[in-house]
Amino acid sequence: MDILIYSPDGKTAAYETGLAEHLPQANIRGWQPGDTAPADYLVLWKPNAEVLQPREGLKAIFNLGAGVDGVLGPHGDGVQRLPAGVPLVRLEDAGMADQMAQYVSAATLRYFRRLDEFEAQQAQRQWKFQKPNRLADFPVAVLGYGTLGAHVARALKTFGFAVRAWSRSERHDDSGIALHHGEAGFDACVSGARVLVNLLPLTPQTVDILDANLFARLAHGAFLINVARGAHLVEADLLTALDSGQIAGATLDVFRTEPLPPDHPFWRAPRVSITPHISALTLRDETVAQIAGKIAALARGEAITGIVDLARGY
Ligand code: NDP
Ligand code: OXD
Repeated sequence: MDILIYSPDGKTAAYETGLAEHLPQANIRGWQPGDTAPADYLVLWKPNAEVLQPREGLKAIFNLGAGVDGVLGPHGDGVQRLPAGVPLVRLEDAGMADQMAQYVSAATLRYFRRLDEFEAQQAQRQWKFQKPNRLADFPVAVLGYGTLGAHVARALKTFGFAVRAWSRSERHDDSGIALHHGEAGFDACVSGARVLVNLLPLTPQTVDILDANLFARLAHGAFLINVARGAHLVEADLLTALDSGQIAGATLDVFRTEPLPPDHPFWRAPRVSITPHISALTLRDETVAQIAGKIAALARGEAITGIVDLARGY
């Protein structure tokens, strides 16, 4: 079997080695410009049009991430670039869910325990008591209750937060999380929330969802944690909401333009915390093991999970 690996920076060697350990019988190559040769499987991240040209024998395309917006584009039109009838498969967890739970829990607890305020006091050498927040006043809303969102919501629940979550389709479980779905359930999920966590995929339905209209429904002085995609956020609306105090602070891991340009106003916004898209890294060993396992299953004629529904866009 032939496996072709593509990365925009051309650094594919570690994935070639990793996959070869799991699939010693496979011919594995990194993509070079002009490579239109047949391949059974494509493994890629943010592909160019050339690598997606129809290839003889192609059976599946594996995305080196959970979000497939780098393939489909924020408006879903990239679907036309995909070879017809070839499944697109995304990463499922692969070590990202624990990382995401750590990151979001740390940010939420920082706000709940007022650690950001104590940091500011320390800078002024101030020894000053701050009234503790009460869990009852700190409902947390998680947008997206999939692989990552559900894991994050459950982690937050263990600290005693009243957690609500929102999905597209109806969900039931015994987690004690208040589950809402669809347009009709949106308001109940976000109304009065003190912390808003975004873990939605970027699709035509979710682009720009973090806007003034949504911020106005949260509690006054709410906190935003965006760990999904930069294009979910209307940046000007966040800056306005920070100015008015409607949003008291934001933790942002993803941005419309990455790396965030040096002159971007977020760098200077006092209550914005920035990380460089590291909330859940793609872990090579876990990723390679998952993709190799799915390739082996397909080769045996078995069904696999994680196939993207191209009509839904995730
Ligand atoms: P999943 O596909 O497992 O979950 C997506 C969730 O969003 C599902 O609950 C889904 O609903 C819900 N959803 C999708 N569209 C809508 C909609 N229109 N209205 C309401 N709910 C909707 O994805 P993952 O949890 O694996 O990943 C989520 C995103 O996290 C990725 O797409 C990626 O953008 C981002 N990410 C960011 C990383 C980082 O480092 N910053 C790392 C990894 C991922 P339903 O349950 O009904 O299908
Ligand atoms: C992903 C990411 O989608 O790393 O996996 O952002």
